[in-house]
Amino acid sequence: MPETSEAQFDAIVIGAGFAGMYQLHLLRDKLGLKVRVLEQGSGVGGTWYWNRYPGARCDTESHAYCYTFSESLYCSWDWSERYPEQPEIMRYLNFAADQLDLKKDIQFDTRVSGASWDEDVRCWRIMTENHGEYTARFLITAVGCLSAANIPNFKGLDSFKGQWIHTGSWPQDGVDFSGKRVGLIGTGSTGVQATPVIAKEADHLTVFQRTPNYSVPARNAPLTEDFKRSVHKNFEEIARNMKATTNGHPWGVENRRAVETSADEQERLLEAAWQVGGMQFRAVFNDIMVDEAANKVMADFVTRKIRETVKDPITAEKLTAFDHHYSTKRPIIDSHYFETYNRENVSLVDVKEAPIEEITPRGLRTSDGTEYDLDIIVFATGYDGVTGPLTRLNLIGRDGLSLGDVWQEGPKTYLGLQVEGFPNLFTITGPQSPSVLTNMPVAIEQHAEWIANAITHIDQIGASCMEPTSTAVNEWETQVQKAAQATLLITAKSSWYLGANVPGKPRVFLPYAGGMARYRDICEDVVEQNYKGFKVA
Ligand code: N01
Repeated sequence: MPETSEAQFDAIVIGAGFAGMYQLHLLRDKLGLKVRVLEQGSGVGGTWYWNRYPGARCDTESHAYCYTFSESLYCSWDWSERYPEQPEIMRYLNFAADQLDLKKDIQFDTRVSGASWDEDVRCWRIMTENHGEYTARFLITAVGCLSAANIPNFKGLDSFKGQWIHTGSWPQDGVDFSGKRVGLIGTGSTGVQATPVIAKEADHLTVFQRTPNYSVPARNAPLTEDFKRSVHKNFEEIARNMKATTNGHPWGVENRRAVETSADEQERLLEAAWQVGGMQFRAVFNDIMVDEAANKVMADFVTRKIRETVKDPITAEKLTAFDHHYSTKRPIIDSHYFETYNRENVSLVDVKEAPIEEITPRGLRTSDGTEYDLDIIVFATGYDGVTGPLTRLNLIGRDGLSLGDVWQEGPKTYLGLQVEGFPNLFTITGPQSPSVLTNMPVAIEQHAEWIANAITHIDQIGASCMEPTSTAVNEWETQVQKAAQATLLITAKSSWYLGANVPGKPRVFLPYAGGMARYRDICEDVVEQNYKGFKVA
């Protein structure tokens, strides 16, 4: 690749995680296009390349956290545990990249610094920090929903004499916690996963919690040979189920309402589901996301379980002072998270009561004047989710409009796939698509396939550009907000689904909450109606 001169491609894909890899395969191997993937990391993996923090593991079961577009690819890989750990996901993605011979068209260590649409020649000009400029008719973002770190602007952070790390850019050679006083800020999925593992290694771990979260035991375990054989044998059924369910998992939600179930039966069903563990716990009843009374059944059960687990009543109280309904923030599953608070070397600090005021050279100080001496501070403080990875790309559309400006009051897209004024830009798992509310590989495959079909259509009719109409964008926004309003998701005011974790971010519900199956039908219907809502010129 030229270092400074322009390089021309049919399509440039940004990011080499699940999404960018599959998009490359489709565009290069099925459509015969000249494609280049630009990837900031030194290897494939996307989110999983960067998230190497202790305990990093997917909470989708491994047999469903993989590509399903190819039976032979699916059946040539064996997962070792119920939930895949980060190193195993990396091995899987490298295996897939090698099987599909993708790496030769991925340019690693290449950070995209901006891209602008050139209306005269109808192409995108893509700038990189260190590898010159590229042009492409199509620009496809495969940057994930959770890749733009949210690092709170704490006073004094620069003065800290120890080491501080955000979990999303974990050092490749790890962090040694032995003999160290560690502070961990944040109790979302990441903090909950990292806490038990760091606690085992550190001298002392202090967890700084602003908002407690519900969590259910994952009950991870090695997979048996029988199970491995059965998922290969039942590939077609598993893949079909993943496409048919609301959440993209191979299991559906029971057709049973909590409010119509007796208290004894509720208890029996929930106890059984608790023992099985995992995300399926949510699937015991079908009314928990729409009916507060039903939701309370779940919330009360989980609260009781946490209080039974955590021995110190003050800590248990803090861990269950929930500010939201069950599962209305991103649901969490854990491996011995609550048990970890029974260890002598772990303490919990409520930073809602007394917020972190300042990072000091020796640690941090909270607003009640308490000083915490720390050697390492782990920021498990999450992400500028869904929109952040895109607005940080410095994308400039027609008439010099920046994406950040167009989305100042929240994202405006059509189907989460395209933005008006940004022709031929496609956003895999973009805002206002199901994305983070589903099993991601399912959402990714659906988007990558839709985009490949749209590009085929553009070429077949001899057009050069595609972008949505403003009517379609406005109508989609109404549908997205309506779908969220129909659920209790909208009531979780501190959720990153609403952008609440990033100061100054507009409070708008970011993903489409109408379910993956319905969304797939909508996208297919748009195609059947000759790409209704898109201008193909
Ligand atoms: O981030 P989060 P995450 N002072 O935003 C706290 C996916 N994921 O990295 O809730 C003090 O959920 C913040 O507090 P609050 C998954 O989709 C998946 O954990 O805003 N605290 C919160 O506790 C997940 O949802 C997997 O009040 C501050 C925490 O930091 C998403 O990634 C594993 C603070 C951030 O929680 C993000 O998860 C890991 C401040 N100034 C992640 N600012 C699996 O598949 C923020 N916080 C298993």
